[in-house]
Amino acid sequence: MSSVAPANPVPPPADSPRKIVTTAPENSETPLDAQRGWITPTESFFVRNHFAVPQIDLAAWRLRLTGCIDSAAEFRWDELDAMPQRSVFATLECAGNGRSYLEQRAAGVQWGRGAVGNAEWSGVSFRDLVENRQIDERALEIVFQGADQGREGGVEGEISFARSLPLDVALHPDTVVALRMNGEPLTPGHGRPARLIMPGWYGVASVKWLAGAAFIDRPFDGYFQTVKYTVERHSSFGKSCEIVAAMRPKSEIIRPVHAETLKAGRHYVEGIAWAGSETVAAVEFSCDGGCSWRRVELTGPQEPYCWTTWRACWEVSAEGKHALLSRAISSSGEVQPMRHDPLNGGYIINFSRPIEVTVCARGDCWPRASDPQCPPAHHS
Ligand SMILES: Nc1nc2c(c(=O)[nH]1)N[C@H]1C(S)=C(S)[C@@H](COP(=O)(O)O)O[C@H]1N2
Ligand SMILES: [Mo]
Repeated sequence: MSSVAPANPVPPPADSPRKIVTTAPENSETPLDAQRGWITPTESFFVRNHFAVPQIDLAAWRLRLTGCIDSAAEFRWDELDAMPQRSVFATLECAGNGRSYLEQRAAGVQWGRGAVGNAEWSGVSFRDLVENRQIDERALEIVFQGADQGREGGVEGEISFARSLPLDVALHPDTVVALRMNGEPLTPGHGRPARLIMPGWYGVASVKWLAGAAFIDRPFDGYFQTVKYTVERHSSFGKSCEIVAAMRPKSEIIRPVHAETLKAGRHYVEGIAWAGSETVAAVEFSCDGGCSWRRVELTGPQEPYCWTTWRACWEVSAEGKHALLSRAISSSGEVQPMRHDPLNGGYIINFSRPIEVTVCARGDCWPRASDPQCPPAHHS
């Protein structure tokens, strides 16, 4: 008998706190306006599925290593669980997060801003699984394959979800075969019984329902890194195609929310910001549509791979509509852009997007519930 309930192929429960975008398969967002603190609770954490959640019998499940290594190997869940556990905190963001805000509509799931979350992932460093094995010197990449499969437009028959990583990236100690999320065994939707976590990269690299890792001697040309999840790049050598990989710096204002009405006065503006495998060096806030910026207070842990939380005190007296913006700056100095790069198509959507709030000064406007007045800001 399996010690884990069978995976549920049906859509999310009606009482899920996630914001449902599609139901079959489930694609749902983290409710960011409800995000408190640094960690996203598992039940609120966005889900991005290409196919139905596979039903996996834990007793029969194996993680198989194949290809350019001296001998094929397989691991049961309890074997992985008995190995030294490594925990990484990492923000996962879907490369298509924010797609619905693009001026030029792009195909794919029409995400709002909530295809992002921050969690603790624990399991086994992938490289511990290959320790003491000979990797053939021809090995170039490792293909991580999920147990899910289905149809994708333009392809005949069913395909599996699979993504590759360069050898050195896959063998970094922080590349983890996660068995747990926020301290609990993975839920079916997040990849039970085991998933890869590739911290610092867009979520697509973190293959769920991990079934195999194949060492190959040539670049992998799977659907999810040739047809999908690629961006165009131009250089003096011409046009090329790049696989979506490292997350770019980005921030979001999570409170107040777009279209909210506030009373004139001082308000906390709160948000999140992340920068791939780098830490966030600073976040800036603008209340005049991006003409002037000031640094905000970072209120969360500042860890590589993870978002931090931030807040600014905004003092406003002028009635009417105000456009609020934030931008993240990574530790290497990369600044979140103001415009979407059209070469990115429907991916890597990290431009600063204004949220608009209405300020009223009269007594008849509706104040935000439990809104503490913040202390006056120090203007520079
Ligand atoms: N096997 C498998 N792994 C997958 C996917 C999938 O559809 N199948 N989706 C990927 C994408 S695009 C993202 S953004 C993340 C989302 O992880 P989550 O659903 O746990 O938030 O899983 C990735 N891993
Ligand atoms: Mo994604």
